[in-house]
Amino acid sequence: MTSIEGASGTAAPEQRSQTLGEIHSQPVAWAQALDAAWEQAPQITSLWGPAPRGAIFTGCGSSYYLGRTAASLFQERLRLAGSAHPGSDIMLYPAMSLGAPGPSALVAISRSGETTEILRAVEAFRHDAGGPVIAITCHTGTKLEAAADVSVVIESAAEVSPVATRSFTSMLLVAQVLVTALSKGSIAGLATLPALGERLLADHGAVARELGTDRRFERLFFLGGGAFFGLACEAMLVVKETSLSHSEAYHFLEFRHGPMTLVDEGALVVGFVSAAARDHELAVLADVRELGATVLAFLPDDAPTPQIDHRIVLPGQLADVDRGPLYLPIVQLIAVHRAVAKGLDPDRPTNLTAVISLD
Ligand code: F1P
Repeated sequence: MTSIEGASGTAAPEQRSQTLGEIHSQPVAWAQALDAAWEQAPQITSLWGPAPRGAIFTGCGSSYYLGRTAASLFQERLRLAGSAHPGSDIMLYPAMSLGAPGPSALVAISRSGETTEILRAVEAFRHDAGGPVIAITCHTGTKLEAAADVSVVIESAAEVSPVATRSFTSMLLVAQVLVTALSKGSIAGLATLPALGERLLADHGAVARELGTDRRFERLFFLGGGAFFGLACEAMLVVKETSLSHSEAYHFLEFRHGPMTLVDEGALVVGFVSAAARDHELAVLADVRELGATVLAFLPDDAPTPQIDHRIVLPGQLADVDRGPLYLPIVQLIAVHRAVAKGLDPDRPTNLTAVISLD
């Protein structure tokens, strides 16, 4: 078995995974992202203005899924219109994407800051809607930074690997700080995430290896409701990109409305269980287990649950709106283990480049 635990130097250098190191560095990146975002929060809230203003989040790939989660959190906390659109939709269908009445701000999320669709989306927003443009990105000196009114740049979260891991969770944290600042809330809960992330990675590496190397799984399904759907989509994408796997993401209860037909002994179903809807969501996991699936549940607390193959109780007593980044690191590890077990190099994903340019 090829070892990928190269951190200790036990594995030969060529086997050491850059992506694995980036996954394990997330707690440090989170602390730096929190500091950077909180420092810039007053500038952003001032730009946003005192009057009610909706938020339009946009990104591509992982960054779009991040925007979906951020839009749900924005609506829940601000009780204002929050929406998320892929950069290509705003670029190609501006009236459909930007048509909501009332003032809005655009939050453009892009790890590279150079994705053409995002740059065109900013131009369309400026032309069709008008309003402040805030960028969340991992590189400075980019076209997006030049196009935005304010940019939160978290360079320490950038990856060398093409697959987004620490950049996703760190930019999500920046979006969470933005929503918290706009709602005049406290980041005390978010501030505990770096330590909780360290505990999570220390405690659950074994189950990630076990599930990642289990060759029974031909299909992987990720379920999340509300703000957790964007996280489920990102889990789907990171597994697909890293390990060339058939993976799908659904809203939790939507899974019964058709997609569950594909569940059998070859399925791994991963549930991002929330505190708000845990009983309904656990019932779905019980149903799919009846169909033969192996179930991994990320749980908000250690209250009793129906029979589940693998329970990961997320550390801390965070509110649903704050807990988001904790759902992804173990899935990222599963993806890397699965890639190596399939003889793939997680640092060199197939048919994937770090930046998509249309020019
Ligand atoms: C990021 C992105 C990734 C995807 C792939 C292509 O674009 O779409 O989400 O996994 O690496 O690039 P951006 O965030 O840099 O705009």
